[in-house]
Amino acid sequence: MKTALISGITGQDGSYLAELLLQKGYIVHGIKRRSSSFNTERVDHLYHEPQFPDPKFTMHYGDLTDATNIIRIVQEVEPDEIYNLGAQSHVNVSFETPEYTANSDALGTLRMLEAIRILKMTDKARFYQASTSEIFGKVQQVPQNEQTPFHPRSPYGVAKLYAHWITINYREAYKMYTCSGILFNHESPRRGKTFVSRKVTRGVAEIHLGIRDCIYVGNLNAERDWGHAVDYARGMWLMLQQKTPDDYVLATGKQYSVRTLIEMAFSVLDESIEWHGSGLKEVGVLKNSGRIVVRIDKKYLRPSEVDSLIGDASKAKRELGWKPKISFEEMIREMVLNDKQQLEERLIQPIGKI
Ligand code: NDP
Ligand code: GDR
Repeated sequence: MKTALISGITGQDGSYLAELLLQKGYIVHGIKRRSSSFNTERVDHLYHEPQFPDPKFTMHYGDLTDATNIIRIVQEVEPDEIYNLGAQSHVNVSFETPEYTANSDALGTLRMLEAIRILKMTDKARFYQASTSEIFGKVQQVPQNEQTPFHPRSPYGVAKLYAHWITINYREAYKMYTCSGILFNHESPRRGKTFVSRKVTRGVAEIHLGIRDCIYVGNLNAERDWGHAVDYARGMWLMLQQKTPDDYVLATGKQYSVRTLIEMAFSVLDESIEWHGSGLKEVGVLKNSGRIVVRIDKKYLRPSEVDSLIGDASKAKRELGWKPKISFEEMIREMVLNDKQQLEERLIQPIGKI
C-alpha cells in the first residue's frame, strides 16, 4: 500500500487527485492551511470527524512558506509520492502579491525538495511539481511542447519557472525521481470562482435565475487550451508511475477564446449573445431581449498578458498513454448546469440559511 502526500489538497486539483489515489488504495495525507473560515469544502466528503479518524485520509496543518513545518510533515508521513500542488495560483493576483507568490510557489517547491533531501528520502519519495503553461507566456512556437522556450509574463509565471527548473535540478543533482508536469488550463465544477471559466459559468447561471444583471470580465480575446481537471489529475499520477522520471506537457491541443467560452456558456441555457462596440466599451447582449449581460472592467486586464496558449501533449500520449477524455463543450455544460443546480438549491432554502 503506497502513501501519498499532497500539498494544495483543498484546491481543485488536490481534491480530484485525493479521490483518485484513495480509489487506487493509497493512504493519502494532505496539507491544509489554517484559515479563519472553512477552506476544506472540496474534500469534506473524503474525511471523517477528528474523533473517528480515517487511517486512509489525514490532513495536516501546514504552509509552503514554513520550512520546519514541511520537514516535520514529510518526516511523519514518510510518503512514497509527494504531489506539490499548493500555490498562490491566480495570475492576476500575483501582480499584487509578487513576493508572497515567489515565496509560496518558487521557494515553497525548494522547501519540499530540501525536506526530502534533509530527511534522506531521495531514494524513496517520488516528487511531482505542478508546473504550468504560464511559463511559456509570450509564445514564439505554436503549439507549445516540452522543447518550447520559456518567457513567463507574470510574477506567478516567473515563480513557477523557478519551481520547474529546481525540480529538474534536484533530479539531475541528486538522482531524485522528480517530474514537472507542464499543465495547460484545466477547469471543473470545483474551479475557484475567480478564474474566468467558473466566473462565467456561475455568472451565466445567476443571470438566468435573475440573481445578477451582468458579468464583468477582462480580455475577451485571450485564447486558452482548456481541459478537465479530472483528466489532468490522472496524468499527474501517471507521471510518477514510470521507470524513469521526466517532464510532460498535458493539454488538449484545442484552443478557444474567452469570448467563445462566454457564448458557449449562455448557449447551455438556450440563450445566445451578440457583441456590440469595441475595446473597453464592448458589450455582450442577449439576442432575444437586447439586455446587456457582459461588460468589460479594466481591473481584470493584466499588466502583461499571455494572449494565446495551445499545447502539444504528444509525448504524454506516447509515453504515459495519457489523453483527455472530456471535451471543452462537455465541461462547460457540466459547469453551467452544476452552478445552476447549486444556486437553485440555495434559493429554495429558508432565509437565514443562505
Ligand atoms: P487552487 O487555487 O484551486 O488550489 C491551490 C491550493 O494551494 C489550495 O489548496 C490552497 O489552499 C493551497 N495553497 C495556497 N497557498 C499555499 C501555501 N502557501 N501553502 C500551502 N498551500 C497553499 O489551484 P488548482 O487546484 O487549480 O491548481 C493546483 C496547482 O496546479 C497549483 O500549483 C497551480 O498553480 C497549478 N496549475 C493549475 C492549473 C489549472 O489550470 N488549474 C494549470 C497548471 C498548473 P487554500 O484552499 O487554503 O487556498
Ligand atoms: P490563467 O486563468 O490566468 O490562464 O491561469 P484565468 O482563468 O484567470 O484567465 C484565463 C484568461 O482569461 C482572461 N480573462 C479573465 N481572467 C479572469 N480570471 N477573470 C476575468 O474576468 C477575465 N476576463 C478575461 C485572462 O486575462 C486570461 O488571459 C490559470 C491558473 O489556474 C494558473 O494557476 C495556471 O497555471 C494556468 O491557468 C495554466
